[in-house]
Amino acid sequence: MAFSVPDLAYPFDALEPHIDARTMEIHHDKHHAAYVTNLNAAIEGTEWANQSIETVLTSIDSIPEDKRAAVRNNGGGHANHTLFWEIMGPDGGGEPSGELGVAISDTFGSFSDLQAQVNDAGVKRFGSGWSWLVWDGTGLAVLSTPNQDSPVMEGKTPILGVDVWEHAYYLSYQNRRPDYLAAWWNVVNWDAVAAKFDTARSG
Ligand code: MN3
Repeated sequence: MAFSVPDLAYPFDALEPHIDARTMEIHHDKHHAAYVTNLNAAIEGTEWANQSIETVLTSIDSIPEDKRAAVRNNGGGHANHTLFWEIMGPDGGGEPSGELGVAISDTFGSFSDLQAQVNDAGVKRFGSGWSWLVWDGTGLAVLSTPNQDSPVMEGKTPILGVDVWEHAYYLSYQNRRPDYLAAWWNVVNWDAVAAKFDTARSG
C-alpha cells in the first residue's frame, strides 16, 4: 500500500490571517505531494513499501544505501507534514491545559518559556528545517532538525512541530521567520497535541 497525502481536516483558508490560503494550498498539494511521490518511488518493490512511516524512519540506517537519502528526505517530509497538518486548526491558539499544560510548566517553567524555546530553535535553524516539542522517552524536550529529518529517526516522538522552511511562510512573511513563528502559535490545535502527548507517554 503506497503512502498518500492525508486530506486536510479544514479548508486552505481556515488558518488565515496567520497562514494564508495560497501557502497552505501549495504546501499541502505540491510540497507534501512531492514528498509522497518521491518516497513511494524510492521504496517501490522493497520490503519497506508495506511498513508504517514510523517503522521506515526508525529503520533509516537499514535502508539500502542507494535509496537511503531519498527515503530520509521524503519519508521525513511525509511524516513531518502529516503531523503539521494535524496539530493546526482554525480554532487554535491559547494555552495547553490538563496534564500537558502541567508537564510543560514542570519542564520549561511556563508555557511562554516553551514558546520562547521553540521559537529560538526555529529562528536559529540555519536554512531549512523544523522546530519540535518531543517526548524523548522520559520527558518533554525542545529540539530542531535540519531539512526533513524527523525526531522519530532519533527514537523520539514529536508531539508538536513547526515547519521553518521558507515555503511555509514566504508569501506572507518573506524573510521574517520570527514573525511567522510568533503568529503560528495562534493556529495550534492543543487538543491534537495533547492526544499525541498521551499516546507518546503510554507508548
Ligand atoms: Mn514544508
